[in-house]
Amino acid sequence: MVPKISTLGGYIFEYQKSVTNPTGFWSNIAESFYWRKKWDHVLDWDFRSGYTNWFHGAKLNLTENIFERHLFFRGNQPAIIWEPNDPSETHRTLTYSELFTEVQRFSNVLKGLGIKKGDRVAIYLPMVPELVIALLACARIGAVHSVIFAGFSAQSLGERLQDAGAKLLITSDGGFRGSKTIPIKQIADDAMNMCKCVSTAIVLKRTGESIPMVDGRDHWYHDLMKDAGDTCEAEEMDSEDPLFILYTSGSTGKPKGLVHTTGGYMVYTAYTFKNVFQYGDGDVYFCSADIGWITGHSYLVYGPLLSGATSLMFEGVPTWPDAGRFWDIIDKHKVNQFYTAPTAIRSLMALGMDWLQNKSLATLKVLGTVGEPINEAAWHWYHDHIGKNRCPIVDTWWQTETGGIMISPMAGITPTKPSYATMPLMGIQPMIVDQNGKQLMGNSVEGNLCIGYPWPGMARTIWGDHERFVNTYFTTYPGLYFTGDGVKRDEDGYYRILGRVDDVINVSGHRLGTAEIENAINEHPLVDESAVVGFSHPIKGQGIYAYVVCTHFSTGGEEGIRNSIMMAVSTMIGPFAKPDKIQIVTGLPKTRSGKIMRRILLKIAEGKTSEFGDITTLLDPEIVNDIVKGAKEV
Ligand code: 7RM
Repeated sequence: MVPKISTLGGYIFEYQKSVTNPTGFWSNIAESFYWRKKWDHVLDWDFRSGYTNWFHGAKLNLTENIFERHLFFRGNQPAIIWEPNDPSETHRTLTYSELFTEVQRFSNVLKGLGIKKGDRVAIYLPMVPELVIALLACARIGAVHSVIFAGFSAQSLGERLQDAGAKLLITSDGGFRGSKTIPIKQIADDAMNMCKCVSTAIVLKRTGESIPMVDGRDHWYHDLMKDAGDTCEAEEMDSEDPLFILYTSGSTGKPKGLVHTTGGYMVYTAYTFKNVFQYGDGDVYFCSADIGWITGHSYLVYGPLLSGATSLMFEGVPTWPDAGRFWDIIDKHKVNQFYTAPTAIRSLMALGMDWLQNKSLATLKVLGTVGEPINEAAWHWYHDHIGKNRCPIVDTWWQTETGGIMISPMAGITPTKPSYATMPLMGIQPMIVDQNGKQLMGNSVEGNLCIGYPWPGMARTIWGDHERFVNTYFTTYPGLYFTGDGVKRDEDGYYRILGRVDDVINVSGHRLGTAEIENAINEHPLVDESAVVGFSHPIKGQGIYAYVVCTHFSTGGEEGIRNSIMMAVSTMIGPFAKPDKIQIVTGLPKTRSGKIMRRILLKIAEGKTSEFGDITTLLDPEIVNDIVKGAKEV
């Protein structure tokens, strides 16, 4: 059994152990798992070359640690409870043994279609149980899964399929999200036509609408499953064999395919899940994240299932059919731990208390947040009205790159402070550095957040581009992993995450690169250039503000351009990346060397009309006044 800390003293003691003897600490945790062969040694690493190897030489299959390890005791316990988009449709429950059978059948389906260890399998599905089945079947046979969030456009999906070199795509006819039906297969078809690598598609029937099936390429999920065998021996994997690729946005260029490997990711997600949420036998745990993002991977699927937990997954959105939906689900399924994003809390808070009438919420024990900083007002609302003042809030800071939670309270153990992620978890060595790379020691300091020592859950590389991995994370502060976040360590040694210090913005917990949005906008034929910045948004955390230079107008005028820019972004990235504000400008504030002075644009987006600092190095300082004037009308 994975050890669970239960007191503050225990945390302090274990934390000390974990940083003075990390390999001893992690090998002890790893002993709780089932390995076909144990490691020769625990850790090899060199942050300068971005190399990390955990549990060297060990052999295992992660799914044996979900199924074979738990079946004897938990065969009849629900593994997944699935709550559909429409509350009048019946929910589904898959016990550990039922899920195991489905996973093995689907493993056989994949093998039957020629998928072998190391092949990449892309998954573009709505939030249905088959998504979990698909992930685990890949892991069972050693295929590398890459889930692409079903809100991404055909263009984005196509680029990711191509980058990963996916052979097979698992998708569905359509998807339900609130009152909308999403034409998933149509998007998938366009994406498959764009890339050269996908030769086979498996299509799940979800909405039942009629869709074209391409002969020889497309197969119905239910047809294939009918004839598949019930048992499938697990493939033996090396601890460092890739488990999945997950794309995330950075400050420059195309999204990066971060690679997570098997042994370390398994140990880290299971350990952090159990300890942060203090999951206990029989609890029902509900993570509202989509499996298209890392939170869904680590804390809806892997962490919980590796811990023998009951994990609730929800297909829909928090505001449909009404803004009480989360609370109805919590009451209906007697949820004990609930994990969501600050943006969801803020939007529900803004809709008022009526939606909490007649909701009991009595089973809740722990509340969690992730994805963006949580403001104090939202923290208190969550604490008082959802947790009824009796549930600790775990504000969990981590990233796609870190694989699992890094800085967070452990529920009921670490004293919390609103808007603070509080303390590092076991084995995590946060460091705060200034602009010059000098480490800031002691308390009451603020700077850039780095991590000084490897942890088992960290990403190992960027798919196909290790050099970019090194440059992005390990060169800014040589010898340290740089997170891209600003942080404060207060007088008590508590950590508060201040947000990104690079050109990444966080819109409703969706991570987007400003460069990515600019590229999409610049595709528009009437756009000369653009600059995108984030601005404080009361619900979304950050909104997207686009300054766009267009010198020629078409018939629609400014309004027409705005609409077609929105369309362009939707098509290139996805609807969630549409700018909240578009300001058409005659020029951007550039220095003589041609660099856009983003700090000015940031200030204007926040509503400032003066105090721009030194603008004498601008090629045309007058442009600032023009932009300020124009901003009032946006
Ligand atoms: C898990 C996830 C990562 C970025 C990260 C931060 C921000 C995440 C918190 C947070 C403040 C938090 N992965 N972030 N959690 N900021 N408090 N508790 O979200 O790769 O999609 O995003 O999200 O800026 O760097 S992610």
